[in-house]
Amino acid sequence: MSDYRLYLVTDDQQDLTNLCQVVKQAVRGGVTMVQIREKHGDVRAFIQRAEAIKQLLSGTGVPLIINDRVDVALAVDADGVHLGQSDMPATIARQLLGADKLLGLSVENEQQFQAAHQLPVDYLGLSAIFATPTKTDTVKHWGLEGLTWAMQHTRLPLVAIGGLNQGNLARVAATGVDGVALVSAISHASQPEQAARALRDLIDAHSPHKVIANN
Ligand code: TZP
Ligand code: MG
Repeated sequence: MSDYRLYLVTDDQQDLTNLCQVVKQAVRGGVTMVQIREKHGDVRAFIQRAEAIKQLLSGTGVPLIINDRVDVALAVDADGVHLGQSDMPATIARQLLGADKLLGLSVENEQQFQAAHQLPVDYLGLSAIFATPTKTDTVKHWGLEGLTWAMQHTRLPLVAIGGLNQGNLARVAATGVDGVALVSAISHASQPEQAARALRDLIDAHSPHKVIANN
């Protein structure tokens, strides 16, 4: 069972030094999963950043997920891939990755949400919960109502993303969502470790799930 509770998605605007600082501190603060998201760099830079983060995460128990690119995940032997709707189809990604890697898929409307249940994915990313300056081409804002609806209509683990921060996390966690994925609330915090810890405390305090393991 993967622990999706506090899922850091990295900021591709940060240079390697900053990126490593943020990830190191975020792990100390209690993030349970890290996804490297690169939208502007070339594939060589992506691999370099992924290798650096993999080294940082080694021995922490925090899985490394690669955004979009199955080839990068295979190149660095990451723990999984997170796909968007225009990335490699999930069925092909699963064939290439094998059964043991984690595979996540973003769903941006109800039709994609329904269709995802026929696919070999391990979890769904519900995108976007709220409007966010981090990603401006979002299709829909599910809001708390949409999130609650999605929770009622899936057995797959669900990770909420988009505009989540200390101000709304208690209400998001109270829906029973399996995880919250965030970029700016951790990456742009002046103290990412403290920010991660505060977010993690909010989740653990407001989630209706029993906290089984505390790491
Ligand atoms: N997908 C949907 S919203 C988003 C992504 C990658 C960005 C989330 O960033 P933030 O800063 O946590 O709102
Ligand atoms: Mg993507």
